[in-house]
Amino acid sequence: MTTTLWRNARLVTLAGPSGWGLIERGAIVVDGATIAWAGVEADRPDTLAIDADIDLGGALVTPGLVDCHTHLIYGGQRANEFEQRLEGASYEDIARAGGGIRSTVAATRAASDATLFASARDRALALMAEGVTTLEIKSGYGLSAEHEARCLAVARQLGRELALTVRTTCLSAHALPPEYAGRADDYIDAVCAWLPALHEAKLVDAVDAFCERIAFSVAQTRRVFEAARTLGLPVKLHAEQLSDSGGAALAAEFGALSCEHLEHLGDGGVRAMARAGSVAVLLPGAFYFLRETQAPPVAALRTAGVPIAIATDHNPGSSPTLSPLLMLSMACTFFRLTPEESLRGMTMNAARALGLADRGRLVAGQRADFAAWNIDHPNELSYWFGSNPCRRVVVGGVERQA
Ligand code: DI6
Ligand code: FE
Repeated sequence: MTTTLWRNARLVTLAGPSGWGLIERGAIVVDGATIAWAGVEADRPDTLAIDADIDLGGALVTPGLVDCHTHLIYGGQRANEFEQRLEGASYEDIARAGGGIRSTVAATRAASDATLFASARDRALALMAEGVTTLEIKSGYGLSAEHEARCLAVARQLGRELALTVRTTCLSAHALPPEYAGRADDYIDAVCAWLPALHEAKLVDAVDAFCERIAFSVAQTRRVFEAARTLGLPVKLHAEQLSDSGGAALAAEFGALSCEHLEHLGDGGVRAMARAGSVAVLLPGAFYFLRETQAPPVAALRTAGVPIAIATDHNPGSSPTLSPLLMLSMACTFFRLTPEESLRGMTMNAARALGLADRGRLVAGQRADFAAWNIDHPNELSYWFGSNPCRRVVVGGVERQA
């Protein structure tokens, strides 16, 4: 294994429970794919034999970004619905009229594997250009055993072919496919029945559902979660995005890794999440694009000690963004997170939302995933918007080529 010294850096370690953990004149020793040591360069223990030495030119270095909630794999796009919404239709109106998620399902089913892969690859590359080193990808636009498997396989292929970690989430309970119209319970039975085969094929790292009045009920979501539990798969949930449906409390009952969106989360849901240790994944891109006005209860989440993560929620209907950095900015402007909370939300807390304890901070023992930025202070990551100061990215100890 090669041991590399990454020197002449200003490290944003996020090592403690709060604060940036800034180390001036810092260095990182990487052994294989793991951080062996991080600290002030002058204090580097001479017991660590170094094979290679790389000068980071005084750059500010943070943990690699973790985008813990995306729907990256789909056919087509929905700019026409954006126009309809500008003319007054609501997201829910469009969904009820058979558009929305279901129109993307039709386009996804019609797309070849190669087309799905090529379009998702371009999107992943855009996220990676802004420092993303770990990416969650949900299914949910196939909505049949065959097409869900195809989409999850494309996600796996991205993980093999690109220099980042991909975690897959099965979101088959995303919307009711047309062939099950009026038979939501039968569709949930079908989802529960195909989950074991997807798991057997090693296509699923976690299970998600959309619990909402335009999607699936708490009782239906519970059945999906029971199927996941039987297979030993962790769960997460799209909860309280458009209304307070009680999804977060249900997810907490199943020890969910995370609940996501949460604009309409009430006090009971906050308490349940705190007890379960679930992460609150906030998605300012969807809030912005759907022109929501009710922000998630950030103050209550903070007081209850619920970890907060931020993600792009990239999808063609409610958050067609490929800029994780813009989400950091919006998390501050719309949701009043501090820049430090935003960065923790797209590093260590996002990793936790994926069940990954091995990344998200620059400390010994963590995976060597980090990004070097052309900025003076980490608060600038939430300050600039529409520009990209990312200069270099290291994934598992290896520098990613631009
Ligand atoms: N909530 C969302 O915001 C996305 N999925 C979900 O459950 C939207 C997906 C879409 O409109 O295509
Ligand atoms: Fe989503």
